[in-house]
Amino acid sequence: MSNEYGADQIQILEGLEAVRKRPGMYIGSTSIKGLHHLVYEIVDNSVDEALAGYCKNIDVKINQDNSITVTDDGRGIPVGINHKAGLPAVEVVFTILHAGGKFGGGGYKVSGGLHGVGASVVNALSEWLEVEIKSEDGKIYKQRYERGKVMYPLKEIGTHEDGKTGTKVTFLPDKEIFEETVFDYDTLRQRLREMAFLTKGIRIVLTDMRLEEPKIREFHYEGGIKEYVQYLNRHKDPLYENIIYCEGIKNNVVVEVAMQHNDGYNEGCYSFVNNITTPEGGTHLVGFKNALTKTFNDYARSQKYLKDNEQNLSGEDIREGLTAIISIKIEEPQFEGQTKQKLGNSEARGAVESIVTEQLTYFLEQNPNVAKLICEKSVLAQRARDAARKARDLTRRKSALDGASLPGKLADCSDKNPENCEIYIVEGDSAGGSAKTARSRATQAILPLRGKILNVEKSRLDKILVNNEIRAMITAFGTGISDDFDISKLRYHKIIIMTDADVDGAHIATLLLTFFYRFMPELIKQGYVYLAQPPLYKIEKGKMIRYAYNDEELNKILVEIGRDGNNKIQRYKGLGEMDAEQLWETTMDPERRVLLKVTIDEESSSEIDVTFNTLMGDKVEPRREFIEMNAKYVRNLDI
Ligand code: TSJ
Repeated sequence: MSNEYGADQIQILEGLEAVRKRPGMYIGSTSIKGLHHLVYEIVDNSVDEALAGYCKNIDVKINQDNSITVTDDGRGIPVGINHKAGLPAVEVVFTILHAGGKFGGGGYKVSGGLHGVGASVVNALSEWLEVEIKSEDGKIYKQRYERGKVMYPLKEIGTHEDGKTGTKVTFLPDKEIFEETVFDYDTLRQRLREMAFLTKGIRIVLTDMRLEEPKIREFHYEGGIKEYVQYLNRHKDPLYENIIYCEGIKNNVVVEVAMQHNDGYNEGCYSFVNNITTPEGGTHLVGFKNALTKTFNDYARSQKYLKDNEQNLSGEDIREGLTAIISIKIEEPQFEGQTKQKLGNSEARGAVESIVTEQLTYFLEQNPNVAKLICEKSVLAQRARDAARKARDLTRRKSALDGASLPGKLADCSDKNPENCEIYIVEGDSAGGSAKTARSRATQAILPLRGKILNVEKSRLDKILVNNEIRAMITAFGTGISDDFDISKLRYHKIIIMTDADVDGAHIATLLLTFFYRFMPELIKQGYVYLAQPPLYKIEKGKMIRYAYNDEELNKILVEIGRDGNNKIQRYKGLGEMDAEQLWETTMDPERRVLLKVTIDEESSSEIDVTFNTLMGDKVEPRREFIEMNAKYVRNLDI
């Protein structure tokens, strides 16, 4: 018996040792992203307890030492002996790989957890972890682990009040494993809010104890994903008051859908499987789209919003301005595609399609005024789409005739290998002029844009396609847009936005990024888009000239060269104040410049949508938010 126990112990250690040897296999990466997944992994367990109907409150604390404490008011992880392992169930949970959720009987693990791993992985990757359980037997139990190793057998440390059961876990991520061990409050806030939206009724409280005055946020949405849709539309003007809501269970798939149109033109459909976002969609999203298209076409025909001789509305027409959350729970999700992020289960398609068709049909019958608004908007979208197609065909024919002529304002580079080539999109003709003089002609092309560019958040496609600045970019890039987009035709592998280092410049950069994000998202996803960083200050002392890109750098330089009356400091108000030589030295010379690479965090795409909307919407007040938020999807990269 004791021998067997010893053998088990060895196996356990080998299991957790494997996690420490190859952490990426279990948590995706050891970057800051992997670090935050540790928290989600633990919180998922409390969410499961809530889904089982036993837990309502989840408390997450970032402690001063960057350890994390998660506390819930569920039943408490079972402490009884698990007979297969001969250990208390809680010890099994923390020390045996893949044990999560399957012990103690009752209920299956619905919330996914990254790669389906659990508490034992978090334990293996923590310098130390402590669990405290207020058990249903009235006692409090505790155990501590260091790098996955048990420090002492589960022990009783006291008793608690009747009925106040729960689980508390505190862990410190291992600095030997993670590249970064400082938690980002906003990242946790965003994901925990999402979890709260997806699990109606649950209350999650996040506290940052690292600050002198702790920051506390509470997420609690009785309306669940209905409130999520309201939240996503919060800076937009809804087309109608209702949130359309469908729910049901079919083929063992739990389906929940909420949606509302706004008066804009963009589609924002976000799908989730077991509370995890599926940016690439899959069968559940297909089922939703099929149901929406079919139901609205049937209704529009029956009510004569579509005449017999008119074409069906396309799915895109109906989804113009639609914000929707599709959330399903399924026992064994199968993920497909290159990144294994696309749901493959065919029963999910049927379940979503039939539940949405049935309940949406009923909703339209009950709410003819809302139905009318949506049908009319869709018909307008259909007409605009026809007009846009004609405009595009015209552009295509024209370019076929005159040999795909490049825009007149473009100063192209001579090298024809896209890998070597860059295009600078420059604000204003005068800065464009300097850039043309400064550039390295072989590899750097310059496209000056005049004034503010069209806000694509506020226009339909037909209007966008006739805008001169937009057309110039499309032809210069060579890729086409939307359905025609072909990345292999891209003429430059660096698209560099160069605007003044002020608020107006940031605004223009955001307008450009919005256009790319909406119509050529692959450009950003594949890392072709950059922001140039012009300096803010020029510092002269005698013959020496230095440049500073922010206030911190300015101070550093001044300390270095000594603050005295001989220093001449110039603050650049715009690119136009630099001559060609200075522009080259500071902003364009590949040997010396700093570029910011623009990236999208796929996992928070619903938030990015709001970012753009906040930036671009015509409501003035939220606009201040944008410059700070903007920095979130722009990550620093030295080239
Ligand atoms: F991840 C974890 F294990 F570390 C963890 C689990 C962390 C935290 C903060 C909470 C939990 C957790 C687990 N909260 N609640 C539960 N519930 C159970 O484990 C449980 C309790 C009773 C029964 C039963 O059938 O009686 C079954 C389960 C799964």
